[in-house]
This record gives sequence, C-alpha cells and structure tokens, in this order.
Amino acid sequence: MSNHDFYMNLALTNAQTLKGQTDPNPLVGSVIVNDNRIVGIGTHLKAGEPHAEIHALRMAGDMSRGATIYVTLEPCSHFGRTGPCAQAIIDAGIDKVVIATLDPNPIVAGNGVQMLKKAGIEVIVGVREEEAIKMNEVFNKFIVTKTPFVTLKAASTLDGKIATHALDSKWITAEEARLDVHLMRSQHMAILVGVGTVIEDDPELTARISNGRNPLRIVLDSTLRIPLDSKLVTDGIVDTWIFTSQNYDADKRKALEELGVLVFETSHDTQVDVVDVVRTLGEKGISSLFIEGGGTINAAFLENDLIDKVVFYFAPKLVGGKMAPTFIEGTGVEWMKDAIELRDGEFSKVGKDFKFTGYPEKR
Ligand code: AOF
Ligand code: ZN
Repeated sequence: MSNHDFYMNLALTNAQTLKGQTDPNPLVGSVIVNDNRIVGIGTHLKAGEPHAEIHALRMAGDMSRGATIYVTLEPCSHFGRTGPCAQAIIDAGIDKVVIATLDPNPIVAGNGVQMLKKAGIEVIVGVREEEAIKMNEVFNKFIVTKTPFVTLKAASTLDGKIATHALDSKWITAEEARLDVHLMRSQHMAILVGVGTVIEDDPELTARISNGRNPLRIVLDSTLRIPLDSKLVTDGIVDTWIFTSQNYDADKRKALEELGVLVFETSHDTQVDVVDVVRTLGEKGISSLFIEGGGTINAAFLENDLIDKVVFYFAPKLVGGKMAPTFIEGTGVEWMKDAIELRDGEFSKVGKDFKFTGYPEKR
C-alpha cells in the first residue's frame, strides 16, 4: 500500500465509523502528515459543526506548515454554517492536499480545488475514490436531488417467504441479522412501515443496539386505521409521522394530532401516494429512508422507481406454500425482460443468514 493509500485509508475508516451521525451532511475524514509523522486527525462529527479538516488543522497547530493534508472529500469553498476549509488550509501553510473525491455539492463542485491551486498548493484528486464515493452514497444523492436515498430492507426464507401460509413470521432470521437491522436503522434518518405492520406487531421501530440513534418513524396509512394506543403513537421515544390518502377519517386525524403525531395528506384518492411521500420527506430535510414494509409497500416503491438500494436477508430455510406471502407483491412484471436488474450485488454471511445488497437499475 502506498503512503497516500495508507493515510487516506485511515481518514476513510474514521469517517465511516460515524455513519448516520452526520446526516444530512457528509461523512468526512482528514489526516495531516508532516515529515512522515501524523500530526493531526479530524473527523466531521455532526451537521453544522466544524468540518473534518478544521479539527485536523487545530490538532496539528504549527505542524501544519509544510505538511500534507489527506481529506476524503474536496475541501469546501463556501461560507456556510462554517467557513471555507480551502481557505483555512491555505492560511495554515499546507504544502500538498490529497483528496479522495470531488464534492458533488453544486456550491463546491471543483471550486475548492480551484482555490487551493490558485494559492499554489499541489492538489491530488482520486486516491481511494471508489470507497469515498460509496461511503457518501446518501449525501451524494441528497445534495443534488433534495430527495432521500431510499433503502429497501426485507428478511425472508430462501424461497422468498416473509411468513408461513398461517402468517407466522417469528422469527425468519437469527439474532445476528436482526442486530444488523438495528444497526442499519440507527444509520438512517427515517424508517417506514405500513399500517398493517403496526396493527399486527405494535412495533417500536427503534434501534436497540448500544449507542443506537432512533430514526424518525413513518407509517403509510390510507384511512388512518392506526390504533391510538399503539407504541408509535404513545411512547414518545421519537416522532411519528403518518402519510395518508384523500380518504382519511377526519376525526381520527384530529385525535392523532392531539397526541403529537404529524399527519400528511398525499394526492391519491384511496391509496398513499409513495411519490408524494418521498418528495415530502426530501422537503423536510430527510436524507435517508429505510423501508421495512411488507410486500405491498415494497412493490409500490419498486414500481415507482423509488428504491436506490436493497438489503435482503435470506435465512437458509424453506417454508413453501402458494399462499405464504413474499416480500414483493403487487402485480409484478409480465415479461422476464422487464425484471428489475440489481447491479453491484454482494453477498455476505451474517450469523447463519445471508445478506444481499444491490442497487436497482433505474428504468
Ligand atoms: C461537512 N463536513 O467535513 C465537510 C463538508 O453546512 P455547512 O456549512 O457545514 O456546509 C456543508 C457542506 O460542506 C457539505 O454539503 C459539503 O458540501 C461541504 N463539506 N461538510 O458537513 C465536512 N468537508
Ligand atoms: Zn469545509
């Protein structure tokens, strides 16, 4: 491994550890090296707080002069909630800047590099670029489109069943996979389910792992059937938002709002319009959405091309049965040529179960 790769790797590893904590801002790590010695390390901790480079520069102090700074994302050039990092790097007397990838944020997008070069600083872009882009897949989409990066999660038997024909579903996957799901919940700003799940399971939808951050909870409920005594309505652990259709029960809406639940109407007469849901969440600043719906919700999001990533857990079990539900219902495609292709698929093992991640080709 070259020196550049080594230091960038450290910056990437530190940044990656904070996944979910910096939303909607990016994960960014930085390392400053002077005369083959690490003199500063900085990681962006929270949106609105100092950027990674600033933490590293503060740690390095005078040792920044003549040093090389490694940053996983192009230093910023704008006056936002914090100052332009490119200027701070220039002022600190840094000699060389090694960047993993350019900032897709339209207000930066190459301007940071320009500022540095204009000041006579040597700039290298593209070290560990692929990892850096992947690490910020949520930010990269949200900063350009202002709509959330949507991940669809499902857990099924190897024959695709999410319950038996008698609707027994506890449990499909083992403990390790379920913990992995809690970790993923804590890495997203919002989690979404259908009202059927709320009625059947009365879930909390929290991240029950140590240091877990709880996502905002979202329920799709076309007529407002959600029970007023369900945990999502009463527990107060974290906010719950409900999206409904034009066919909702007005008295129920009032009762829910009195209990502190926000209710959003969508444009469809009888169903929740999922396109409206995603757009509204983007407008509210939600950059990442984790869908743990059943087959109908999953199909609605897939059919509308709203899924950016899938995470499927497969338990090595077979349930069988024509009537046993699967994790994508709806009508489905007619021709095999119209099947949704998943690119960059990867399988790993989580405990006894298998985890597949992939990215649906947009149509
Ligand atoms: C971060 N952390 O370490 C870097 C960022 O709202 P502001 O002023 O903090 O600016 C956010 C933008 O700054 C962000 O969208 C990205 O383009 C750039 N870089 N942001 O939060 C960091 N390096
Ligand atoms: Zn910055």
